[in-house]
Amino acid sequence: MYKKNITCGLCPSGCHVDGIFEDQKLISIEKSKTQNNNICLRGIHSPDVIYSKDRLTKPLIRNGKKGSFSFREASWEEALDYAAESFLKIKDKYGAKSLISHIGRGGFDNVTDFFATNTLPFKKSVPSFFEPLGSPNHATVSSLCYVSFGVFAPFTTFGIYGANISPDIENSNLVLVWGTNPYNSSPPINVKRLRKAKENGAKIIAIDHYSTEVFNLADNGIIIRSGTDGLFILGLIKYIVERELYNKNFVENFTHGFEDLIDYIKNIDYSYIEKTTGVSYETLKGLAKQLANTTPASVLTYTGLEYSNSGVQSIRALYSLFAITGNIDIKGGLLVEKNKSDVNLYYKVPKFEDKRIGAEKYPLFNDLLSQSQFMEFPNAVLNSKPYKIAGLFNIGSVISVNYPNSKLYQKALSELEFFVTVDRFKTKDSDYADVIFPATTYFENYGFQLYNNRIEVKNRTIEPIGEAKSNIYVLHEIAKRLGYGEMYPKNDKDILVKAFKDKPEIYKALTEKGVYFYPKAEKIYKKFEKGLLRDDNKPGFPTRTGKFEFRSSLLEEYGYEPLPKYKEAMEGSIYNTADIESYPLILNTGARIKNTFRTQHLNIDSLVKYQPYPYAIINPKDAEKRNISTNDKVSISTKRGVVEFFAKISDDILEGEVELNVGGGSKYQHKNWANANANILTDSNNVDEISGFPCFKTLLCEITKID
Ligand SMILES: Nc1nc2c(c(=O)[nH]1)N[C@H]1C(S)=C(S)[C@@H](COP(=O)(O)OP(=O)(O)OC[C@H]3O[C@@H](n4cnc5c(=O)[nH]c(N)nc54)[C@H](O)[C@@H]3O)O[C@H]1N2
Ligand SMILES: Nc1nc2c(c(=O)[nH]1)N[C@H]1C(S)=C(S)[C@@H](COP(=O)(O)OP(=O)(O)OC[C@H]3O[C@@H](n4cnc5c(=O)[nH]c(N)nc54)[C@H](O)[C@@H]3O)O[C@H]1N2
Ligand code: SF4
Ligand SMILES: [Mo]
Repeated sequence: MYKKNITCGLCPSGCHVDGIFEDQKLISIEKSKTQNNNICLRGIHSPDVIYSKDRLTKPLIRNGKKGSFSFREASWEEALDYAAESFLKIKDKYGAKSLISHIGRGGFDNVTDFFATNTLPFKKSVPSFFEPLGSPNHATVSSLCYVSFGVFAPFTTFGIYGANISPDIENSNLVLVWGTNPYNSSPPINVKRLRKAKENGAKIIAIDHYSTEVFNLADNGIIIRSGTDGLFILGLIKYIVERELYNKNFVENFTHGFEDLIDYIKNIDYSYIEKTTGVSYETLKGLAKQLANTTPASVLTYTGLEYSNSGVQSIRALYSLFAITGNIDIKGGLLVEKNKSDVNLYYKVPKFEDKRIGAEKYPLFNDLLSQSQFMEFPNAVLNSKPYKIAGLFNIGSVISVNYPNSKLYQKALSELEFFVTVDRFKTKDSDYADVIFPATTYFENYGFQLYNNRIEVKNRTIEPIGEAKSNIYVLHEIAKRLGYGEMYPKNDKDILVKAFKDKPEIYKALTEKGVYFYPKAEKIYKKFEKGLLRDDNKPGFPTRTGKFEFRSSLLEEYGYEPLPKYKEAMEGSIYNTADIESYPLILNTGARIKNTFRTQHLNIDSLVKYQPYPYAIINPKDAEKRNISTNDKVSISTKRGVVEFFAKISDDILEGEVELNVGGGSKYQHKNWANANANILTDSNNVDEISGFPCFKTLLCEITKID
C-alpha cells in the first residue's frame, strides 16, 4: 500500500486529496493533510464510483427499439464511424443547422470545458462542435444553471461577469448566506471561509426557504417563502432609503437610475411584503438596520434566487442592496475585478445564415453567451420551430431527467433521428440513444486543473476502466471523421500544446514544473474611483452609462424591464387563486444533498445509504392536515403530473411549502429513487423571461399520503 497526493476526479472542483493505492488500484481516499484542502462525501467514496460494476466499458450501439435498452457492444472504430456517418446524413437531409451539441455537468472538467463547454474564465473562444459543418447550434446546462447569477445579473448591473465579483468573506463584519448551501454544494471550501469570518468576529445570517446546516453556523436565520426574495430585498432597500441610511457618496457619484428605483419601491407596502414573503416586518427592519449599521458586509449567493420568474432581477436587487450600503469593492465587501481581457464568455463565432434555436425568444442569452437556449430544444425537435433539430451529440448530461417537464424532453429525445451520448453510466437518456460512448472519470484522464491562483497539470491517477475514454478523445475522433479533428487534442501531449498555444508562459511552466501561478495582483479597493474597472481608464463601471446600473441600459435596449422589479410567480404564488385550491402548497425542487450530484451516484450503494429515500420535506402543520408521518409514501402532484416520494416532516420549512429532492427517475438507480423524478412535475413554459431559466422553485403542488 502507498499514499499519493492526487486530484479528486469525481466532479469538476478537483480537490486535492490523498489516495491510498494497492497494486495500482485506488482503494481509498483521505483528506489531504499536506494540501489543506477539502473533501466531500462523494469524494470519499470515489473508489466505489470508479470501480462500480455499472460502469460502461465499451461503446454501445442500439439494436432494438428505443426505450427497450437493447444494445450491442461495438468496437470504438465501428461506433465512431457510425456516429459520424449518421450526423453527416442528417446534414445532407435537413442542413447542418439541424445538428446540435449539448454539454452537461459531466463536461465541466477543465479540459472538456476548455475545448468544448466554454465556461472557464481564462480561455479563448473555441468553435462549438458542429460549427465547422455550418451549424450555429451548441448548448450547455447554462440553459438552466449558473448564468442568471453568473452572467445576466452582474453584467446588466456592474458590466462585469460574476466570475469577477466575489464576497470578501474573511474580512467581513456581516455575511449574508442567501440561497446557497456551502455545506452541500461542491467543493465545501466556503464553509471554512465562513468559519474563519466568524472567528474574526463577523455575524452570519442565512436566508433560505428552509433551514439548512448553514443555519446552525449562522447567528441568525431567516426562512422566506420560495421565490419571494426579490420583494424582500426591495423592502430592505426601501427601509434603508426611507431613513436615509444609505451611502450617499456611492449612490450619487457611481450609480444610475436611483431615482427610478425609489419611485418604484415607494409604492410597495411593507404589509404586502410581509404577507408575500412570510417574513415579519420586525425581521425586515432588524436586518435592514444591521446592514445599514455594519460595514463591511458581503453576500454569498447562488442558485437559490435563480429559479423564479424574476430570478435575474432578484439577484440584481441583491447587488443593488449592497451598492446602496456602500459595500462594493471595499475590504470585506463585494470585491470586483476588471473583466480580464482574455476572458471570453462570448465566442467570436462567424455569422450564420440561421439564428440559433432560442435566439428569437432569448436575444440577450444568445448575444451574451453565443449558445442555443436548450429550453427551446423540444419545440425544435417536435414542432420544427424555428426549424427542425434532428441530431444531438450530448456529453455528460441527463437531459431526460434534468430539464423541466421531463415527459416533453423524453418525447423530444425519442423523436430525434440520431442521438449520441457520452457517459460513465447508463442513464435515463440511454433509453433514447443510438450510440453510447463509455466515459472515463477524471481519475483516469490526463489534463489540467485551474484553482484560484494557479493551473496544475493533472496526471492520470489510474488506468482507464475497460475501454472507457475521455470526452476529449470522443470529440477528437468524431470531429476527425467529420473533417476537423485538428480542432481537438489528438493525444495527452497535445492537450497542453493546444490549450496554451497562445500562452507560452503558462505552457512552459506547466510542461517544466507542472504548475503555473498567476502573478499576484496588488489588492486595490474602490477600483471604480480610480479608473481601474473600465477599458478607457475612467472612474466608474464598464456599463454603458459608466455607472453601477440600478436601471440597466442593456436590459432596456433588449426590451426588458430595466429596474430590478419583483414579479409574483406565474404559478407558485399565494395569490394564484385559480390554482391554489387544487394545489395549495408551494413546490420548490432541487436543494443539493450531500451524497448525490444532481442525478449522479444514485446507483452507488455506499452513497445511497446516506439517504436511501427521495424526500418531500413538509411542515408539521401541513403533514398533520394530511395525516402524513415521516417516511410515509406520498404522492406529489402538480398540474403536469404525479410522482411518488417519501415524506420528511420538519419544522425547518415554512408552512405551505414543499422541498423536493431531485436526481431520481432512472431504472439504473437504486429502486427507491428509480421513479422519483421531480421534473415530471415542473414546467418548461414557466421561465424567467431574461435568462430562459425554468422556475424550478416556484410552483404549486399537493401532497397526499399513499396507503
Ligand atoms: N427540478 C430541478 N431540476 C434541476 C435542478 C434543480 O435544482 N431542480 N438543477 C439544475 C442544474 S443546476 C443543473 S446544472 C442540471 C444538471 O444536469 P446534468 O448536466 O444532466 O447533470 P447530472 O445529473 O450531474 O448528469 C451528468 C451526467 O454526466 C455523467 N458524467 C460525469 N462525469 C462525466 C465525464 O467526465 N464525462 C462524461 N461523458 N460524462 C460524465 C454522469 O454520469 C451523469 O450521467 O440539472 C438541473 N435540473
Ligand atoms: N453535493 C452536491 N454538490 C453540488 C451539486 C449536487 O447536486 N450535489 N450540484 C452542483 C450544481 S449543478 C450547482 S449549480 C451548485 C449549486 O450550488 P448552490 O446554489 O449552493 O446549491 P444548493 O446547495 O442547492 O443551495 C441553494 C439553496 O437555496 C435554497 N433556496 C431554494 N429556493 C430558495 C428561495 O426561493 N429563496 C432562498 N433564499 N433560498 C432558496 C435551497 O434551500 C438551498 O439551501 O452546486 C453544485 N454542487
Ligand atoms: S467536491 Fe467532492 S467530488 Fe468534487 S472534487 Fe472535491 S472531493 Fe471530489
Ligand atoms: Mo448546476
